Amino acid sequence: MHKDDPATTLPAAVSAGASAAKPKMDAYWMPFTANRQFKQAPRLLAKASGMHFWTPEGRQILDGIAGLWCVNAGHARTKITQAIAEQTAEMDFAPPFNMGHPKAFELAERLIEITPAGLNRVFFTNSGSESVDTALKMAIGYHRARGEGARTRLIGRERGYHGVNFGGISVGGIVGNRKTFGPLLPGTDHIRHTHDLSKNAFSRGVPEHGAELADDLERLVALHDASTIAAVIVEPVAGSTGVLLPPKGYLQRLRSICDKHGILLIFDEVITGFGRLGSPFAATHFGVTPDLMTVAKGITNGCVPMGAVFAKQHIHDAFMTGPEHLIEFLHGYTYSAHPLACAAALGTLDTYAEDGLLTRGATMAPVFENALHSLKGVPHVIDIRNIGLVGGIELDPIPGQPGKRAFDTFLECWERGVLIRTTGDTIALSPPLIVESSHIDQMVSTIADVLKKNA
Ligand code: PXG
Ligand code: PLP
Repeated sequence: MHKDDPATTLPAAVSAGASAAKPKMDAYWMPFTANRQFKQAPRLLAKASGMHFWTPEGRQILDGIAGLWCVNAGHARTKITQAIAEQTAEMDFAPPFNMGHPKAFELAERLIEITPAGLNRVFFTNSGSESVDTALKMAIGYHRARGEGARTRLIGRERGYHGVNFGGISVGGIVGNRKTFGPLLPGTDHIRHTHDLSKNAFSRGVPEHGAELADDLERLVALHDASTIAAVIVEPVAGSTGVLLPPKGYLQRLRSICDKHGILLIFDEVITGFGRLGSPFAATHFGVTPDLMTVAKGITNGCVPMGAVFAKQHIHDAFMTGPEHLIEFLHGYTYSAHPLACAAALGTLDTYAEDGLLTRGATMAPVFENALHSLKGVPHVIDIRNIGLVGGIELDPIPGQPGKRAFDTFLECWERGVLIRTTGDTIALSPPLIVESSHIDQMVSTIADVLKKNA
């Protein structure tokens, strides 16, 4: 168990009886939440440390999803919280345009020590969604700078999640996130997703079948012509749409088709970055290096919003032409490389290094895999997927009520002190990388008990 985790002692404010009264809830319009249902029966969190949250009433909740795939080192890590406190006292803000501060440069240098070779230029954002839109703009700008201005088309994948900004939902493949918002970006298209239960159900690790689905990119090249395509963006392992793993050889094949046609390959590593698969990045894990790589979440252990785009040097250098007094890439955010985020990220990298967390997932993966696959045969479980410290448990939907079986399971696990995440009828687990086998057992046995009770 992690030393910061006061397993049996409650954090002071909670044990001292912090008010458990329900706050007034009308004004806050909650993100990705059924607002009316939530406000009738709110689920509130008040404290966090190590592997756990506590509710305002002091009930302990095991965090099975690292907050929201982001608190990779566990909650309330001293190095990180201290770094943030010291930074805010020293310098709260510094303008990022035409000015700099030392920690931004230091952080970029530290980050490229752990990224795959070649990805050595770093642009800072404040979220995964902003990282995605930044990477898409870089791809189009890169081709234009090289005199291939017709390469503007952006290709995503069905069932892909790339955040919620207009670029991200345009290349994204989740119908519900797209259908409300009109025509989106023009000039996008999508390759097929790789999820195939008929061939790959209950695979351990990456599935055997489906590498040829990468050839779907050739179909789009034949349709649009390579000279119009700027980039392809995929999640190496899709998280939000239900933990979809790349078939063996799929990413390599996608890489080689992109190379053949001069198309940039973007890996969206917002979830897979910073140790989730047992390697620093999915690119490291699969031995496939993209041209651009987006991250967020684990870059600061979730403590302060931050994202980043890593670019190969030749992409960066393509912009560095023209008069030296002119801005080369007309893009940036007020809070790019925010001092608090940089301090948090440096503290996070130190913590990951000290605890060996960027590879600890590989050590724990077999324990996690065996525990998850013990759910085979439990009522309603139709597939189990795992890689590193990500797990997906797919349930058969209640006829006519998609998503309800999984959501009901989520609610009951919460009542029993375990926080899981559901998407459609898939339960996703992505615990902090400090997780121990006892925590894994608690997560899996709680899910099993709930499913059996409701069978
Ligand atoms: N790309 C990927 C691959 C993501 O997983 C984003 C972009 C957007 O990041 P921001 O920071 O803008 O949210 C994400 C975010 C879930 C879930 O339950 C996943 C995400 C966000 C919210 C919920 O699967 N991933
Ligand atoms: N809207 C207005 C009116 C602004 O002035 C700015 C930034 O100056 C923005 C939006 C963008 O905000 P941010 O840089 O935080 O993304």
